[in-house]
Amino acid sequence: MYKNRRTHLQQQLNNDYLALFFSGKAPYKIGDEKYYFTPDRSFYWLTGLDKENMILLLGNYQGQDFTYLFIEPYDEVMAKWIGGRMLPKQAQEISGITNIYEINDLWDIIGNLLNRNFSDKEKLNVYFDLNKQEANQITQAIEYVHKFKEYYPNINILNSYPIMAKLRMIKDEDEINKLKQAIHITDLAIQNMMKNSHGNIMENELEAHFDFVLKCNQCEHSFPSIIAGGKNGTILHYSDNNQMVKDGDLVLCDLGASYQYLNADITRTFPVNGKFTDRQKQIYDIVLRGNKYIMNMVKPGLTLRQLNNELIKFYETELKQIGLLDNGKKVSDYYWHGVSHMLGLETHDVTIANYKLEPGNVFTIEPGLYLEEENIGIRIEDNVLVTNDGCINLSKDIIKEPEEIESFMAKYHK
Ligand SMILES: [Mn+2]
Repeated sequence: MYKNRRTHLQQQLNNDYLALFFSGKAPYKIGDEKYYFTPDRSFYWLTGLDKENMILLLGNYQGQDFTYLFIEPYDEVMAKWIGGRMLPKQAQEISGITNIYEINDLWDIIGNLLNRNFSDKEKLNVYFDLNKQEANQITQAIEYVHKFKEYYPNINILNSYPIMAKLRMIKDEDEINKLKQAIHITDLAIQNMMKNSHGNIMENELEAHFDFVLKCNQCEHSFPSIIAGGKNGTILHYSDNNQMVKDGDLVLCDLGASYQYLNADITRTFPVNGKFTDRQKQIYDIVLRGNKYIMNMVKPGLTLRQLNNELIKFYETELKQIGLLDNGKKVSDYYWHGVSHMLGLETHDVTIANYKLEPGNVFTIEPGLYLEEENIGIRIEDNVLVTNDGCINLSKDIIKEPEEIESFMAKYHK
């Protein structure tokens, strides 16, 4: 599978090139601690390897493709402290790469390749995955761009990111299956929150009921969970999760399980005591119909921006009918984010500008409405897979009809 992915990439690159991908390194945190390591997702997509400080070198010369992997040497002392690094044999089994060398050999190997093969270095293209980055962060890719320019001033530096993004946006069967599992565990974890919910519960206690199910099922978090009661639900990226959800308030839960690096991203909003008020149900109903309206509209060829514009038009009619647009109020006073983003190995997955949907894309549909004065924040987010003529809702099993939420919670009401 990983070999196939590399082949697909190599078919898209020019002849006579090198292409480098880095697994990355965990940043320093404090004292003798590092931040938790997570692999660069393009590296992972191409190799299936999730260990620090590995480099994938792909290349082509005179019609011949070649593949090298560079990893850290095995260190017996380190093995006793933190467990062994990956052995070349293990790396080969997972990635299917047979040319595996120690990372210190990288420049020797490149030197040999260039002297042996590339007679006219002027034409040599070297691809790096130059995704947008935090402005003040020097990534390994940038470091190596500088080194390459120093050692080989005449080479041509190219960005493989747009090509990788296009490939990664089309999900294969393995990715869809892992994503389904991530969504299934998210479903179970949301149910566990709803079962244990009651008026005046702390947001962090609800969060613990979610986290418990993830841990029991070998899942990580796709991103820091948002558990936002009442007015907190109107803050888009609220993640303090340390307030009481008052009896009678809604709680907005935007969260997801990550299974083998495939990320679910789900939002459900439910009444903390198990029963919607009429007003809450009225607003909830508009968001829910917006969610379905957009889902029915999905087909290849559309852009996510078009979908968002359609949602805004829908809201213009709906909000007007219930008087929310009186006194010069606009839709943007109640809804000000996008309705969708790509989903996959990253929660906000790779994409390119003005991308037109294709079969195999997975993205979110997440309309919301935020009425701060009324302590009502509602968002309903599903994850869909684009097909030839529409989409499949991968999160269809996660309850969202208000009547179903109420009857489900009534069964467990304390
Ligand atoms: Mn989302």
